[in-house]
Amino acid sequence: TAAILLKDYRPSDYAIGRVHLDFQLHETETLVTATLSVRKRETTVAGTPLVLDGDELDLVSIALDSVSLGDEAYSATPQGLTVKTPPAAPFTLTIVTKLDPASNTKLMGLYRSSGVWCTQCEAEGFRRITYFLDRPDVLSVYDVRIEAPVAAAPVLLANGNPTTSGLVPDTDRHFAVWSDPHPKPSYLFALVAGDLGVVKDSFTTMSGRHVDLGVYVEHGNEERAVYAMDALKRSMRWDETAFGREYDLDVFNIVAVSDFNMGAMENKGLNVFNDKYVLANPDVATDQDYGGIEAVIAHEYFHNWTGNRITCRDWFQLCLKEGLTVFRDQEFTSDMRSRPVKRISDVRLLRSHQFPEDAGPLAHPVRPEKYMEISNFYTATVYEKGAEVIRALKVLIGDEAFKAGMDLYFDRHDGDAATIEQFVACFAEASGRDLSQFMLWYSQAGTPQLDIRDDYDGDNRTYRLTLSQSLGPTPEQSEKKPMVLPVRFGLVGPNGEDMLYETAKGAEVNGDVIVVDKAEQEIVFTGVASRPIPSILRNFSAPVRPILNMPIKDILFLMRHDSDPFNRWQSASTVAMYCLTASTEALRAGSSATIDGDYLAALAEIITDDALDPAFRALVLALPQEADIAREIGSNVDPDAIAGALRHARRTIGSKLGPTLDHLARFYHDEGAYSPDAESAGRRALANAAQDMRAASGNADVHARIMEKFGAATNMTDRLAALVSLVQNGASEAEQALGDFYEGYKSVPLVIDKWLAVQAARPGARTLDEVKRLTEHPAFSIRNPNRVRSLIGTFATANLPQFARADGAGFDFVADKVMRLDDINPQVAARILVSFRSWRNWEPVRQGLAEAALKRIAAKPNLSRDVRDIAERSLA
Ligand code: B3K
Ligand code: ZN
Repeated sequence: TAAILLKDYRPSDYAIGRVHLDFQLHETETLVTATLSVRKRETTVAGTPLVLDGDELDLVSIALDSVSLGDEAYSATPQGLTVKTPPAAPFTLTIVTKLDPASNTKLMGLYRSSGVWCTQCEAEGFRRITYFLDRPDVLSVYDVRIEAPVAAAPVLLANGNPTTSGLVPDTDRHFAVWSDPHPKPSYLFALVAGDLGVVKDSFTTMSGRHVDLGVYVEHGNEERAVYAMDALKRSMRWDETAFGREYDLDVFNIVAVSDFNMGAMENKGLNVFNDKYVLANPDVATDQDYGGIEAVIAHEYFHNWTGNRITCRDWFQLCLKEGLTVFRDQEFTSDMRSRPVKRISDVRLLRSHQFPEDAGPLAHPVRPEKYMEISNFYTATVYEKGAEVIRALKVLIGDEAFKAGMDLYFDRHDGDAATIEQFVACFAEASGRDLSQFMLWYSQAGTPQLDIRDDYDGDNRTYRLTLSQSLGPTPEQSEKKPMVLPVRFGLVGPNGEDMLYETAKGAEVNGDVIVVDKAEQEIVFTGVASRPIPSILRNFSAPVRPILNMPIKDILFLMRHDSDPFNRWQSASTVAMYCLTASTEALRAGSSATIDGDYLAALAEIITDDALDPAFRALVLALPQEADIAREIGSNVDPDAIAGALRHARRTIGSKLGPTLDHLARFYHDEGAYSPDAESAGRRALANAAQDMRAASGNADVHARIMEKFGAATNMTDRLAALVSLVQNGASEAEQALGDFYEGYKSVPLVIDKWLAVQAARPGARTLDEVKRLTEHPAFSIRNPNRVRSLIGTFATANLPQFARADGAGFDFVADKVMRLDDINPQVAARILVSFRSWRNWEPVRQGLAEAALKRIAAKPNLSRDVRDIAERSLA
């Protein structure tokens, strides 16, 4: 199959104004009748063939204006249907297809999940339901009639508003008709039918529209859907106040299903969710789960405007809806919780997921220009870096112009299938700034490096800051141009406060933002009283990699004193990273690991500073992970040495700061009733981070105490934290705790996912065999994406030393599973395979073994397009 190129885009020859769908639901033989109102576009030559997309379809019949089409008039395969010479005047096409939802293991199109019929159409799943112009720039108004057995599917849902429903006379079946007045692309179509419980509520929009809300879950889980409903109502209100966006239908429904390829899906008026992002109560969900639910509910809801009302012209523009919607959900969480803590968490995620992507063979621009399989482009680059680019734009043009640009975008493009150029043009217009250089953020892949040097001249009281940017080659892009980087900064004086200066020359400086737009820029500040310490890239104002060239003592100073909470955290993490990479090198050279005493002192100072938010302190205490250190080292990586360095650092901190950590674990451990709010969650985060670091000391009494806490915990956050501490730190109680945990939660699959993940992330050479055994465990199923991600995904992405074992057995295991999954669910298989992406950074022996595993996958017969694409790009 040929690659699809952005530059080849052209509009469709035909438009489909209305779609009527009739579903006769059946487990294995569902009949779909699609009635399409088709019209030739003005510029299309009469008689141009109408070419519809299909994927594994079984055509039953086709008629044009109610007359059956003769064999000579069309051609059909499972992969497409062509009407050879359609009329020049508008016509109706009636297509009947037959589907087998029960055997649809790809979970794209119409499938069955725990007895429920549900659909997933983004990006190209609608073509698995009927032949269609399955592309986001074909917008249609849909009416959907669903008919199903009353007993199996008392609940019948589709997009839009419900119109009629009733029993089908003389049968055991009933029907419902839904109409969606808003034109939409096929990828936003959805249908759900099944026997489901529901939590109902309502919402009155800012203009007074009454909206019925429903969260549908498996019977018995209703109580676990209450938090999701609350998050939904808060999201609806927030979008009104923060962005002026109101909901536009009479109903909004969310359905939780247990078999789902990703997090959730923003189908118009009918969001379908992975149950992981809906179901919660204190006994089964952690603070992190609650936070995830709140964020994903908001994200999908926000898509109603950024994605649905304004959609994408083509899939290359995916970041138009995803980057922007991530930006919006980040802002929502910042307003609901702590803004600095959210910022730090997001940057950690960006660094651990997106930076490695940008630095490896799968690197691609935020707006790609080429793809083989679009499913492989729902990446951290499109989502998270896409959000960072919008955040940087806001810093560059200022809050006011940003808001004006958003308003203009909504105003001008409502109802459109838009492009990134159109989006950015709104901000150029609102700010009066030329944003053509800014567009490079969308076209150049890779993470720019920002090199910082400075020099103070005491005689003249001038301070010189030299900022230079560079961007290395990425696949298919060798030459890069300088980008525009908004760099937020402060000059920190000896008392820890920001210093004043008289003038700044050499670059555009707006308030506390330096606009770097050349390869190198020298900014000269006058009237600077003494040598400042530069605090650069405050709040992570652009997604770049700063190179500080600063003495450790200055970074320690910022760790203690920077007024920007992000850079305080960043400085702590920079110093920790410095110690960890130095220790790794020492261990490889046969000497021993060390940890800086001044770092320990500063760390102790911060974590005990009661003026600081406990959640922030917990983040300062969290050391970089193995993969972060590997990324920092960059090449010839030995995961065992890294694990050794990390173990040493944690053991040292755990024993040297023992009493401090014990105190924090006790003091912030709350006994009261559980509440998922950010403040309580922050206290638990600090207590558990302290407890975990303390456990790293290896002290048997500490382990025994944690085992007690594990048994006595009154919520999943504390229980899981205790379990992780016991297992990760090699406590003798670990087996007992794992056994108790399984017995306690074996009936709750989402908790069993945690149990699988804890074991997959376990250090030590026995883990691989244990993971293999767990793939045979009755709680595991290779057909369920959540189980696969928890066990195999965690092993491949969160246990670098065991995945990248020196004997290659970890690679072989994951490769075998990828090949097995390829026949079942290619999207999930491709996701798991991404874990090999940094293989060229490893030391030569591991590199060779990883390459062999990748080649073995690439050679598999009948490899899916999804997996072939990842394997080939990884090897290129
Ligand atoms: N738009 C969906 C993702 C669809 C992924 C298709 N492979 C969820 C989201 O980003 O909100
Ligand atoms: Zn999204």
